[in-house]
Amino acid sequence: MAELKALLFDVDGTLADTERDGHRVAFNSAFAKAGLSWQWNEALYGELLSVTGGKERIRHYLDVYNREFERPVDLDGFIASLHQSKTDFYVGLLERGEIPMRNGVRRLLDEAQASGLRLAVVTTTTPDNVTALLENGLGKGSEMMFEVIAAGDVVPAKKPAPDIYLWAMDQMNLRADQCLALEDSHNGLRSVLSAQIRSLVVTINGYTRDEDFTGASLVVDQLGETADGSNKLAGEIEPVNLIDIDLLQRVHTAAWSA
Ligand code: XBP
Ligand code: MG
Repeated sequence: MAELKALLFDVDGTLADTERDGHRVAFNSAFAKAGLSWQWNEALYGELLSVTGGKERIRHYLDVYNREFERPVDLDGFIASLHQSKTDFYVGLLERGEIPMRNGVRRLLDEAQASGLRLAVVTTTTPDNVTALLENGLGKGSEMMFEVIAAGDVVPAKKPAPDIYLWAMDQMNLRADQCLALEDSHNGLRSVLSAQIRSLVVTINGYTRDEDFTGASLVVDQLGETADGSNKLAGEIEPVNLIDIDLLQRVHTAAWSA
Protein backbone atom coordinates (compact mmCIF):
# COMPACT_ATOMS: atom_id res chain seq x y z
CA MET A 1 0.00 0.00 0.00
CA ALA A 2 1.57 3.24 -1.11
CA GLU A 3 1.65 6.18 1.24
CA LEU A 4 -0.44 9.25 0.37
CA LYS A 5 2.00 11.93 -0.80
CA ALA A 6 -0.01 14.51 -2.72
CA LEU A 7 -3.41 16.13 -3.12
CA LEU A 8 -4.41 17.07 -6.66
CA PHE A 9 -7.04 19.80 -6.82
CA ASP A 10 -9.39 20.51 -9.68
CA VAL A 11 -10.24 24.22 -9.95
CA ASP A 12 -13.61 25.10 -11.44
CA GLY A 13 -16.39 23.89 -9.19
CA THR A 14 -13.92 22.46 -6.65
CA LEU A 15 -11.80 25.35 -5.37
CA ALA A 16 -14.54 27.84 -6.19
CA ASP A 17 -18.00 27.87 -7.70
CA THR A 18 -16.82 29.59 -10.84
CA GLU A 19 -19.08 28.44 -13.65
CA ARG A 20 -22.53 30.07 -13.38
CA ASP A 21 -21.52 33.49 -12.08
CA GLY A 22 -17.97 33.53 -13.39
CA HIS A 23 -17.10 31.80 -16.63
CA ARG A 24 -20.66 32.00 -18.01
CA VAL A 25 -20.87 35.74 -17.35
CA ALA A 26 -17.43 36.29 -18.89
CA PHE A 27 -18.38 34.34 -22.04
CA ASN A 28 -21.51 36.50 -22.44
CA SER A 29 -19.49 39.71 -21.93
CA ALA A 30 -17.02 38.60 -24.60
CA PHE A 31 -19.85 37.78 -27.01
CA ALA A 32 -21.43 41.20 -26.47
CA LYS A 33 -18.09 42.97 -26.92
CA ALA A 34 -17.57 41.14 -30.22
CA GLY A 35 -21.01 42.29 -31.39
CA LEU A 36 -22.47 38.78 -31.24
CA SER A 37 -26.05 38.32 -30.06
CA TRP A 38 -25.24 34.96 -28.41
CA GLN A 39 -26.49 34.60 -24.82
CA TRP A 40 -25.65 31.59 -22.70
CA ASN A 41 -28.34 31.40 -20.01
CA GLU A 42 -27.90 29.24 -16.89
CA ALA A 43 -29.72 26.22 -18.32
CA LEU A 44 -27.91 26.27 -21.67
CA TYR A 45 -24.58 26.73 -19.90
CA GLY A 46 -25.35 23.63 -17.82
CA GLU A 47 -25.62 21.66 -21.06
CA LEU A 48 -22.52 23.25 -22.54
CA LEU A 49 -20.50 22.17 -19.49
CA SER A 50 -20.54 18.64 -20.91
CA VAL A 51 -17.61 19.90 -23.00
CA THR A 52 -14.59 21.03 -20.99
CA GLY A 53 -12.35 23.87 -22.09
CA GLY A 54 -13.66 27.28 -23.11
CA LYS A 55 -12.47 27.19 -26.73
CA GLU A 56 -13.82 23.66 -27.13
CA ARG A 57 -17.13 24.80 -25.55
CA ILE A 58 -17.54 27.68 -28.03
CA ARG A 59 -16.92 25.30 -30.93
CA HIS A 60 -19.39 22.79 -29.51
CA TYR A 61 -21.98 25.59 -29.19
CA LEU A 62 -21.55 26.45 -32.88
CA ASP A 63 -21.68 22.79 -33.92
CA VAL A 64 -24.80 21.91 -31.95
CA TYR A 65 -26.74 25.01 -30.89
CA ASN A 66 -25.93 27.68 -33.47
CA ARG A 67 -25.41 25.99 -36.81
CA GLU A 68 -26.78 28.97 -38.74
CA PHE A 69 -23.92 31.24 -37.63
CA GLU A 70 -21.83 32.22 -40.64
CA ARG A 71 -18.37 31.01 -39.69
CA PRO A 72 -15.34 33.18 -40.46
CA VAL A 73 -12.69 31.60 -42.70
CA ASP A 74 -10.23 31.43 -39.81
CA LEU A 75 -12.57 29.81 -37.29
CA ASP A 76 -9.72 28.73 -34.98
CA GLY A 77 -8.37 32.29 -34.83
CA PHE A 78 -11.86 33.70 -34.29
CA ILE A 79 -12.52 31.31 -31.38
CA ALA A 80 -9.07 31.95 -29.89
CA SER A 81 -9.53 35.73 -29.85
CA LEU A 82 -13.09 35.47 -28.51
CA HIS A 83 -11.77 33.18 -25.79
CA GLN A 84 -8.91 35.56 -24.93
CA SER A 85 -11.48 38.33 -24.49
CA LYS A 86 -13.50 35.97 -22.25
CA THR A 87 -10.38 35.28 -20.15
CA ASP A 88 -9.85 39.06 -19.72
CA PHE A 89 -13.43 39.51 -18.51
CA TYR A 90 -13.13 36.48 -16.21
CA VAL A 91 -9.88 37.69 -14.64
CA GLY A 92 -11.57 41.08 -14.15
CA LEU A 93 -14.40 39.40 -12.24
CA LEU A 94 -11.90 37.65 -9.99
CA GLU A 95 -9.94 40.85 -9.40
CA ARG A 96 -13.15 42.52 -8.25
CA GLY A 97 -13.51 39.70 -5.69
CA GLU A 98 -16.76 38.42 -7.18
CA ILE A 99 -15.97 34.70 -6.84
CA PRO A 100 -15.09 33.42 -3.34
CA MET A 101 -13.30 30.15 -2.63
CA ARG A 102 -15.56 27.28 -1.55
CA ASN A 103 -16.02 26.41 2.11
CA GLY A 104 -13.11 24.59 3.65
CA VAL A 105 -10.66 25.08 0.79
CA ARG A 106 -8.27 27.36 2.64
CA ARG A 107 -8.52 25.24 5.78
CA LEU A 108 -7.75 22.00 3.95
CA LEU A 109 -4.85 23.53 2.01
CA ASP A 110 -3.34 24.85 5.25
CA GLU A 111 -3.75 21.45 6.93
CA ALA A 112 -2.25 19.67 3.95
CA GLN A 113 0.79 21.92 3.98
CA ALA A 114 1.22 21.51 7.73
CA SER A 115 1.14 17.73 7.36
CA GLY A 116 3.75 17.75 4.58
CA LEU A 117 1.50 16.68 1.72
CA ARG A 118 2.51 17.93 -1.71
CA LEU A 119 -0.06 19.96 -3.64
CA ALA A 120 -0.96 20.43 -7.28
CA VAL A 121 -3.66 22.04 -9.38
CA VAL A 122 -5.04 19.92 -12.21
CA THR A 123 -7.51 21.75 -14.41
CA THR A 124 -8.69 22.36 -17.95
CA THR A 125 -9.02 26.07 -17.40
CA THR A 126 -6.55 28.67 -18.67
CA PRO A 127 -3.42 29.27 -16.49
CA ASP A 128 -4.18 33.03 -16.12
CA ASN A 129 -7.52 32.10 -14.56
CA VAL A 130 -5.85 29.86 -11.98
CA THR A 131 -3.38 32.58 -10.99
CA ALA A 132 -6.15 35.18 -10.67
CA LEU A 133 -8.40 32.85 -8.66
CA LEU A 134 -5.66 31.89 -6.20
CA GLU A 135 -4.28 35.43 -5.81
CA ASN A 136 -7.69 36.95 -5.22
CA GLY A 137 -9.24 34.07 -3.29
CA LEU A 138 -6.31 33.04 -1.10
CA GLY A 139 -3.93 35.99 -1.26
CA LYS A 140 -0.83 37.13 -3.13
CA GLY A 141 1.79 34.42 -3.54
CA SER A 142 -0.65 31.61 -2.70
CA GLU A 143 0.17 29.99 -6.03
CA MET A 144 3.49 29.02 -4.45
CA MET A 145 1.64 26.53 -2.27
CA PHE A 146 1.28 24.35 -5.35
CA GLU A 147 4.28 22.50 -6.63
CA VAL A 148 2.70 22.07 -10.05
CA ILE A 149 -0.07 23.95 -11.85
CA ALA A 150 -1.30 21.71 -14.64
CA ALA A 151 -3.69 23.82 -16.68
CA GLY A 152 -5.23 24.54 -20.06
CA ASP A 153 -3.54 23.62 -23.31
CA VAL A 154 -0.44 22.03 -21.74
CA VAL A 155 -1.99 18.76 -22.92
CA PRO A 156 -4.08 18.67 -26.11
CA ALA A 157 -6.76 16.30 -24.77
CA LYS A 158 -8.61 17.93 -21.87
CA LYS A 159 -10.71 16.17 -19.21
CA PRO A 160 -12.35 13.62 -19.34
CA ALA A 161 -9.10 12.35 -20.91
CA PRO A 162 -6.52 11.32 -18.26
CA ASP A 163 -3.74 13.38 -19.86
CA ILE A 164 -3.71 16.37 -17.51
CA TYR A 165 -3.51 14.11 -14.43
CA LEU A 166 -0.81 11.99 -16.05
CA TRP A 167 1.11 15.15 -16.93
CA ALA A 168 0.89 16.47 -13.35
CA MET A 169 1.99 13.16 -11.81
CA ASP A 170 4.87 12.96 -14.26
CA GLN A 171 6.01 16.48 -13.31
CA MET A 172 5.89 15.50 -9.63
CA ASN A 173 7.46 12.11 -10.18
CA LEU A 174 4.55 10.47 -8.40
CA ARG A 175 2.49 7.35 -9.08
CA ALA A 176 -1.30 7.16 -9.08
CA ASP A 177 -1.29 5.24 -5.78
CA GLN A 178 0.47 8.14 -4.06
CA CYS A 179 -2.14 10.74 -5.02
CA LEU A 180 -5.64 11.71 -3.97
CA ALA A 181 -7.75 13.87 -6.30
CA LEU A 182 -10.50 16.34 -5.45
CA GLU A 183 -13.05 17.02 -8.18
CA ASP A 184 -16.60 18.31 -8.64
CA SER A 185 -17.82 16.81 -11.92
CA HIS A 186 -18.36 13.60 -13.87
CA ASN A 187 -15.85 14.69 -16.50
CA GLY A 188 -13.31 15.30 -13.74
CA LEU A 189 -14.04 11.88 -12.24
CA ARG A 190 -13.53 10.17 -15.60
CA SER A 191 -10.19 11.92 -16.01
CA VAL A 192 -9.04 10.87 -12.51
CA LEU A 193 -10.13 7.25 -12.85
CA SER A 194 -8.63 6.90 -16.34
CA ALA A 195 -5.35 8.12 -14.88
CA GLN A 196 -5.62 5.11 -12.50
CA ILE A 197 -6.02 7.33 -9.42
CA ARG A 198 -8.37 5.49 -7.08
CA SER A 199 -8.64 7.94 -4.16
CA LEU A 200 -11.15 10.52 -5.27
CA VAL A 201 -13.27 12.90 -3.23
CA VAL A 202 -16.04 14.72 -5.07
CA THR A 203 -17.57 17.94 -3.74
CA ILE A 204 -20.72 18.51 -5.76
CA ASN A 205 -22.11 21.88 -6.80
CA GLY A 206 -25.32 23.21 -8.34
CA TYR A 207 -24.44 22.13 -11.86
CA THR A 208 -23.04 18.70 -10.98
CA ARG A 209 -25.23 17.42 -8.13
CA ASP A 210 -27.15 14.95 -10.33
CA GLU A 211 -24.15 13.62 -12.24
CA ASP A 212 -22.92 10.03 -12.04
CA PHE A 213 -20.11 9.68 -9.53
CA THR A 214 -19.76 5.91 -9.62
CA GLY A 215 -16.16 5.09 -8.81
CA ALA A 216 -15.57 8.02 -6.45
CA SER A 217 -14.30 7.06 -2.99
CA LEU A 218 -16.49 9.68 -1.36
CA VAL A 219 -19.06 12.24 -2.53
CA VAL A 220 -19.88 15.16 -0.21
CA ASP A 221 -21.71 18.48 -0.43
CA GLN A 222 -18.64 20.47 0.60
CA LEU A 223 -15.25 20.15 2.32
CA GLY A 224 -16.72 21.93 5.33
CA GLU A 225 -15.41 24.63 7.59
CA THR A 226 -16.41 23.47 11.09
CA ALA A 227 -16.47 20.13 12.91
CA ASP A 228 -19.62 18.76 11.24
CA GLY A 229 -19.51 20.95 8.14
CA SER A 230 -19.53 18.22 5.51
CA ASN A 231 -22.37 15.86 4.57
CA LYS A 232 -21.76 12.54 2.88
CA LEU A 233 -23.80 11.82 -0.26
CA ALA A 234 -22.13 8.56 -1.33
CA GLY A 235 -19.20 6.32 -0.39
CA GLU A 236 -18.28 3.60 2.07
CA ILE A 237 -16.21 5.71 4.47
CA GLU A 238 -17.66 6.21 7.97
CA PRO A 239 -18.00 8.59 9.72
CA VAL A 240 -17.76 11.72 7.57
CA ASN A 241 -18.10 15.02 9.39
CA LEU A 242 -15.44 17.18 7.84
CA ILE A 243 -12.98 16.63 5.01
CA ASP A 244 -9.67 16.87 6.84
CA ILE A 245 -6.31 15.17 6.39
CA ASP A 246 -7.17 12.32 8.73
CA LEU A 247 -10.25 11.53 6.65
CA LEU A 248 -8.31 11.80 3.37
CA GLN A 249 -5.76 9.32 4.75
CA ARG A 250 -8.60 6.92 5.54
CA VAL A 251 -10.05 7.41 2.03
CA HIS A 252 -6.67 6.64 0.50
CA THR A 253 -6.11 3.50 2.57
CA ALA A 254 -9.62 2.21 1.80
CA ALA A 255 -9.29 2.97 -1.93
CA TRP A 256 -6.07 1.00 -2.27
CA SER A 257 -6.90 -1.91 -0.02
CA ALA A 258 -10.24 -2.59 -1.74
C1 XBP B 1 -13.58 23.58 -16.06
C2 XBP B 1 -13.67 23.87 -17.49
C3 XBP B 1 -13.15 25.14 -18.01
C4 XBP B 1 -13.93 26.36 -17.59
C5 XBP B 1 -13.61 27.53 -18.49
O1 XBP B 1 -12.47 22.80 -15.85
O2 XBP B 1 -14.14 23.06 -18.26
O3 XBP B 1 -13.20 25.07 -19.41
O4 XBP B 1 -15.32 26.11 -17.68
O5 XBP B 1 -12.26 27.82 -18.52
P1 XBP B 1 -11.96 22.22 -14.42
P2 XBP B 1 -11.52 28.19 -19.89
O6 XBP B 1 -13.15 21.89 -13.60
O7 XBP B 1 -11.13 21.04 -14.84
O8 XBP B 1 -11.11 23.26 -13.79
O9 XBP B 1 -12.46 29.07 -20.66
O10 XBP B 1 -10.27 28.90 -19.47
O11 XBP B 1 -11.27 26.90 -20.61
MG1 MG C 1 -14.30 21.06 -12.11
